[in-house]
Amino acid sequence: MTTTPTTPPHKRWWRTPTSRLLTAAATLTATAAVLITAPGADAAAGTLGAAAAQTGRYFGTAIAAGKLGNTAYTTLAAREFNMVTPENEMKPDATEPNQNQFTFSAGDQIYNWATSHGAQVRGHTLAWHAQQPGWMQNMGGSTLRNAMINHIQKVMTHYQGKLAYWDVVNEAFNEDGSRRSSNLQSTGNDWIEVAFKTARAADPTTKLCYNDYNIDNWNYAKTQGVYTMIRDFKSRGVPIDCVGLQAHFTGGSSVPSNLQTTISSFAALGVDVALTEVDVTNASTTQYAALTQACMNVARCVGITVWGVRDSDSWRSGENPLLFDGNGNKKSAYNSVLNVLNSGGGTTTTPTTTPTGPTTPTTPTTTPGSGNCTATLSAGQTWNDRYNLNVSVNGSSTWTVTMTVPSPAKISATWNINATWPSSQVLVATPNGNGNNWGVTIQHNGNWNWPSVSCSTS
Ligand code: 9MR
Repeated sequence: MTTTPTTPPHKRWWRTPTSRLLTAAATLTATAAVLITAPGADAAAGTLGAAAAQTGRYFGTAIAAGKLGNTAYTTLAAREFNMVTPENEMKPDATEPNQNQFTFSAGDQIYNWATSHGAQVRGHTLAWHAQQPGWMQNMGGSTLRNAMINHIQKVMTHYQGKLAYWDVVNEAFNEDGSRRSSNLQSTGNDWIEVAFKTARAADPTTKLCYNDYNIDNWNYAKTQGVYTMIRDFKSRGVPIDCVGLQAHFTGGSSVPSNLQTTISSFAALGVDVALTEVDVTNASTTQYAALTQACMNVARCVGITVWGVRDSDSWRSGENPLLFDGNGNKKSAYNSVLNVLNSGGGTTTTPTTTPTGPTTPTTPTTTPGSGNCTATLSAGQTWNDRYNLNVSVNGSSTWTVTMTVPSPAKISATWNINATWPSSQVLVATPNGNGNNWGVTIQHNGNWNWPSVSCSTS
């Protein structure tokens, strides 16, 4: 499970810390010939995880604790994947088999295995109508509500600071976009937001996700139901950081042609998007390539997880839906996914030449506002086609920050704000009730100058 991407020299250059970039700027002219290497000439990464890491993404798999003694399984998984989801071991029936008696041995086994091989872990899942322990299944009302809160608090506290993402709530919608009836739903329609608020308080370091299946097609009622809920959460400041599209293209479903629209629409709400449980009937190479490309084309699509390592590990093994056959051999779908990951950043974002403008963003700005607030920018993660900026506002909790990016750069994603867009280059940000630290992803399109910001109080 390598964490050292075999990134070609000019891509590594973009990921160099700012201090070293300043030095490197002096020698830019001398190195320009190297920097203008055509994208197609890149050395390709040889594993899924390394290939995804070239664009700041991850490639993950579901792992079963019961298979960690199988060397063929662990060797393959360690080599190819840099994100791990416990397939069953962090679900409520596994972690709280008796009320208020918690068992983390199997979850910890996976966590320890993953992190000792350089992979991060996605927690799955805290509140779900299925795989509840027996004692919970017959509960209702405030007893169940309190049990859910206690479960989230205890499990998240155990893993505090350790997990990259948590699927806080799983599969809470019907196909028609309404809420699924369940014992959890019967405790009141606000059970989902209570789960997210409880989760944020229990571990503010992990990203909190809503996860579901059949929300890949933008025109589907269930997709719209989930989208509407997340939009509502963001507008009211209910803490949510990500949405997981399970992306099971098995059992009769297939990759919709509008998958990228779905991903970019969720991302535009200010949440990370991930494909979290991917499998495809008979591992169609075109469908695997299409779903990978759809993710690569959206800056805020942070990664892809397949639901198992080999076909024989799949919950639908009869459909041979994964990237390795039962003997651990790469299937042709593996190569089609790897090629798309190696192709860079998608048609809409890959620069054809290396930018010749400033090699570092301009000096961080602290802008005194018209009231008593300041907005301070600091560098976040950088990719070859885009970079993140963190924004910290001080002085007031009722601020309005106006950010203007220099053309042709564009803001492609925001997080932790309510946003309006007077024009494609101008963002007006106000608090979403979740603090004063937020951020943006900027597609530089050749212009690396940082945006200007101004802050005012209302
Ligand atoms: O792959 C999991 C399988 O081993 C379990 O028996 C099953 C029980 O519900 O859950 C499977 O994983 C599911 C995941 O947790 C949520 N989305 C659907 C997955 C496939 O059923």
